[in-house]
Amino acid sequence: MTTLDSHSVESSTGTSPSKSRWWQGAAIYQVYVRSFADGNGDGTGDLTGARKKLRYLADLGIEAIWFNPWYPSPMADAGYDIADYRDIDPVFGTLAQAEALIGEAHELGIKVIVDVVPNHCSDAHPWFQAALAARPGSPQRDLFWFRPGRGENGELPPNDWNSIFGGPAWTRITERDGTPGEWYLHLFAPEQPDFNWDNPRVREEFEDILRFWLDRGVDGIRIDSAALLVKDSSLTDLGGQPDALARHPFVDLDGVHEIYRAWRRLTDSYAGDRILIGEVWLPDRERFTRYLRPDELHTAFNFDFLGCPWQADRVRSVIDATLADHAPVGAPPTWVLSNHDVVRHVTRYGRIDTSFSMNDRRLGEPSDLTLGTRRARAVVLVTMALPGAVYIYQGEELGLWEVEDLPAELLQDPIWVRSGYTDRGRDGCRVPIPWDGDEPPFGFSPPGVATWLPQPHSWKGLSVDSQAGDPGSMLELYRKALHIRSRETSLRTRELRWLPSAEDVVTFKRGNDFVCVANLSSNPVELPPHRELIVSSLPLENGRLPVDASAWLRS
Ligand code: TEU
Repeated sequence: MTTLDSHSVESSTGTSPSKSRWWQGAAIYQVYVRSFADGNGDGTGDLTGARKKLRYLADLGIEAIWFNPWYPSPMADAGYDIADYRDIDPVFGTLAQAEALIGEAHELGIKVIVDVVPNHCSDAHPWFQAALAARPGSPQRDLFWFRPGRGENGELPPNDWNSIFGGPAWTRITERDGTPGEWYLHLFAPEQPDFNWDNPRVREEFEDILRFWLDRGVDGIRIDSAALLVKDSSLTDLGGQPDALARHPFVDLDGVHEIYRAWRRLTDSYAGDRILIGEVWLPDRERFTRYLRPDELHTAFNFDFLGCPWQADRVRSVIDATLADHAPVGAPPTWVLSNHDVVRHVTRYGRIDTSFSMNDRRLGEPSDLTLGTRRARAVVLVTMALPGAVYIYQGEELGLWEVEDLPAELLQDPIWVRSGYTDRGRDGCRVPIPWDGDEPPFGFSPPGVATWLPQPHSWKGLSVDSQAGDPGSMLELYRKALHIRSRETSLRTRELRWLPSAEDVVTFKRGNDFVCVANLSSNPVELPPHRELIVSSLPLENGRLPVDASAWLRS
């Protein structure tokens, strides 16, 4: 038995429901535009497609949409290599369409969040092109990290940093006179040169980019790779670091906070409730919550929860740690199970080891998708009953799994090439959504059109159309849970109280009478005393909660 005390967390900083702001408890749906809906029939998703599906999202019961980058880009990293931060890539549509989309979403009561990538741009960005054309030491080059190489003829990179996508973090350029020249830093692909945030022009430019989108009515900015912007300008080698966490030369440097304080002043100067959301992957939770101090970001993604295995003690402790860490800064926690960078959770939960780490996706590891789906149903009710905001990655409401057998020649993620063809990368969670029909492209594109990544035939039963109205479907479970969640005032507060339960059962109370119970044990269990069963992820078995199932109760 776990006792009440050992897992009791109550926050006195709780916001009363009446005072809560939209982002403190919102259900936010992530639209990966190229895979959401294809409006012009070319096999790639676009804004016209997304606009047609806004009604679907409103009916689902979400409160905001985060759009992955939609800007002009050579697409070396699916749009995270931006050539112009103030326009829309023609593959996706036009700026006028984006403006119309923002307006239409607002009419349906849906907030809009755009994705801004401040750590790096595309090598096609005019600033980088100008830097290539300019001389070493020029102001144009100072907007990036250009350095001479090491070795007798500068043939070695300036330091030993590696790219997050594999291979060195430096690429050597050819100078205008045709000679081998300086090297430039790219923490991701070579097509993604890192900005030099020590240069005030970079700071001014991004504040102007934020204004550009805030002026167009967006309600939030998702900040890509938010902890990486500032570099130690001595560009010291990593190799000699006694401890990878101590004074890292480009992860989580103190100077990054000043940038977000300036951004916060900027968003606060706008009418309405505009927010900053950080993509902050940091193992150190205290360092993580520094980004959420009252004068910095409003929220950040909680990746500890995403990586947590399907084990009761671990689930409880990650929830406890999350709530405890967020309480002093007053920021709402967020709960994320999947996104465009990670293996879909149906697949993760069907594996023997259900934990996840970004450093090793373990693609190809056997997964029992029936089991994974069952657990994915159970975790929905847990996630949506927690205090804070919840993110839903497109397709998780359909129970989509990771597509692990995409033909190698179609893989687009730069990780595939950069890893020397050992890591198939993230394409398997980016396959286009099945909307209707009996075969690919399942209404994503017109019949007969090849989608940018092929959908598996086995998704036939997972399309929106085939699940809609089926009370046993994942889609209807999401819809039901989202609608209950938005009405339930107990879920809008900050407190969570653990209730006594068997060791492998997770049970907590919200408000006066809302109870969530999840059975992670290997036997069906009795439900705690209750007046009403609000919803369960699976039908009860003789009144008991089945294995890998969860329920919401009125106590
Ligand atoms: O991701 C930042 C990041 O460091 C990881 O999520 C990264 O994708 C992973 O470690 C690779 O194994 C953001 C975006 O979410 C991601 O899609 C982009 O590729 C990346 O930034 C570069 O812009």
